[in-house]
Formats: sequence, C-alpha cells, structure tokens
Amino acid sequence: MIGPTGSGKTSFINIAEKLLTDKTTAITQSEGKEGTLQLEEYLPEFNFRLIDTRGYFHLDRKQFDELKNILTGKIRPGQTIVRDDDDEDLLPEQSWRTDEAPLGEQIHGVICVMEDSDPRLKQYTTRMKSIKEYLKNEGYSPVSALAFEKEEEFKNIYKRRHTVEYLSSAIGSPIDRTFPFINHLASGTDISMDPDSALNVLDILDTAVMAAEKFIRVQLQRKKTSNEREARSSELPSVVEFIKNIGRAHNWEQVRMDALVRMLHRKDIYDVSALRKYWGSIRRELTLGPRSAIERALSL
Ligand SMILES: Nc1nc2c(ncn2[C@@H]2O[C@H](COP(=O)(O)OP(=O)(O)OP(=O)(O)O)[C@@H](O)[C@H]2O)c(=O)[nH]1
Ligand SMILES: [Mg+2]
Repeated sequence: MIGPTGSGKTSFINIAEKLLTDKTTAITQSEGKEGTLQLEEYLPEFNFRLIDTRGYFHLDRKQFDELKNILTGKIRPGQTIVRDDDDEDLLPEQSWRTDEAPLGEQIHGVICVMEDSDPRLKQYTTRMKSIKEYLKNEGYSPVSALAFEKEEEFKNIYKRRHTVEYLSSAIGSPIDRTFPFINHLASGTDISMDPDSALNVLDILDTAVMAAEKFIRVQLQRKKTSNEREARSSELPSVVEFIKNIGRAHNWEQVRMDALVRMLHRKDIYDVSALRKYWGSIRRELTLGPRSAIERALSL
C-alpha cells in the first residue's frame, strides 16, 4: 500500500480484514493516534499479504528511495521506516538489509491509495506519474484505490465517476485499474450498507493479486534470460577480447576499440559467433580499416 499520509492505506487494510475475516487488527490514524511508521504485514492466512507502509507528505527524492528499499525487501515487515527528520535512531535489530532480498521476500504488487478530496492531490500528480513510470519499468502494474471519506459523494454516481476519471488521467492510471471505495472508518458509516464499495475493495485485491502473479512471472523470465546470456558469454570468446586482440595488432586507440565494442553490444552482439552470424548487416556500418581487419580475423 503506498500513498500520501492520511489517504486511507491502513483504513483500506482494516476494511479488507473486515470483509474477508470479520476481524480487524490494522490501527488507523484518528484522534490521538499517529499514522503508520512500521512496515506491517496483514492477512497472513491468505495466499497473499497486504503490506502497510508509512505515508508521505512530500513525495521527494528521499521518499522515492524509501519506496525502492521497501519494494526490494531492504526494509522488512516489522521494521520501522525511519526518516532523516525523525527524532529516533534505529535499534540494532531494526537495521535494514544492504542488499536486495530474494524475489520471494520482495514486494510483488502495488496498491496506490489516494483520498478523493485531498487538497494535495494536484501537487502529487506529476510526482505520482514519475513513480508510475518507475514502477512500470520495474515490471509492476499498480492498482489505484480512491478513498471517499463521505458516503454521499460515493453514492452520487455522477460525482463518483467524475472523481475517478480525474484521478485516473491525472496520475496516469488506466481506468480499469482505478477503483473507488468508501473509507467507512472516516465516514463513520456501516460497511454492509454499501455493497458497491465492498465489491470494489475485493476487486482491488483481486486485480492486485493478478498483477503480482504477473510480476513474479516476468521477473523469473528476466532472470532466466540474463542467466542464459551469461552462460553463453562465458562459454564463447567475447567480442571484447576479440576486438582488443585486433586493436593491439593494428595499434588502435583504446577509445576506438571501446566505441566498436559499445556499438556491437547495442546490437546485442556479445560473442564472436554472433558477430560472425550477423556480420553481413554489421559490416556496412564500419569504416574500411576495422571492416577488413575484422574480416581477416574472422577468416572471411
Ligand atoms: N473519525 C475517524 N476517522 C478515521 C478513523 N480511522 C481513520 N480515520 C480517518 O481516515 C483517514 C485515513 O486514515 P488512515 O487509513 O490511517 O491513513 P493512512 O493512509 O494509513 O495514513 P499514514 O499511515 O499516516 O500514511 C484519516 O483522515 C483519518 O483521520 C476513525 O476511527 N475515526
Ligand atoms: Mg497508515
């Protein structure tokens, strides 16, 4: 769960607990109660877990790094999410990992919670877009949850649709991955009175779990591909060595050899057999000197 402080991340978990188990353990912020400070895990009895995080006021560079540390499992559930401006230091058992956690201990899906009438919404939108971009590159497909603090705003279908459409386009979240729900804790209304909202909460979970499964498949495939590439390049003579040998024989300058290797790597040519195979299309891009030197070395 990510999102600005007070947007309703913990409330969402509390509502999901209520719907799925009828028991609630997640403690929200309300009079006298501070917001979430620790990374906490909920609903362990299911085949997924919801991880609550600390909200942000300003989505700056540091909080972007904090998000990366959470996603890669460097901050684990049970640990306090400390920030530079906090008074307290970390206890020894609270120290974060320095390396990335194994895939199983990383975060596989993201639910982004925003509040419908948050006055900060406008200033968040550009920053949210950069986060969305980052998440997309990492292979995540985030789900957006829009918390309504007033039941009547949700019940007004026209207003509800307008707010959802606004948020969806403002933060670049596709409309079929943007769901509104009522924050019953804030509105003080009865959860069982709003089946539409309850269904949306379940849809958010369902969509997030499917996205998480896809994330895992993509990560495993990425790992497999990079292992295969590594295995191939460790067996076969690399183009780096190959070009270096030719360069030495012809007294080429280092920058020239580096540029040549970079050009080949850009074309996904890492070993000599690939260079031989695709030589026909590569040779045209080379000047006469390197072209004939490489052809001689390839015995073409
Ligand atoms: N009246 C009332 N309001 C509540 C209650 N619980 C939550 N809220 C309100 O619901 C909104 C969302 O609260 P949370 O779900 O704790 O927000 P959060 O996103 O987890 O916030 P952080 O943990 O600080 O990041 C806030 O405006 C709270 O004041 C409650 O029991 N009573
Ligand atoms: Mg919270």
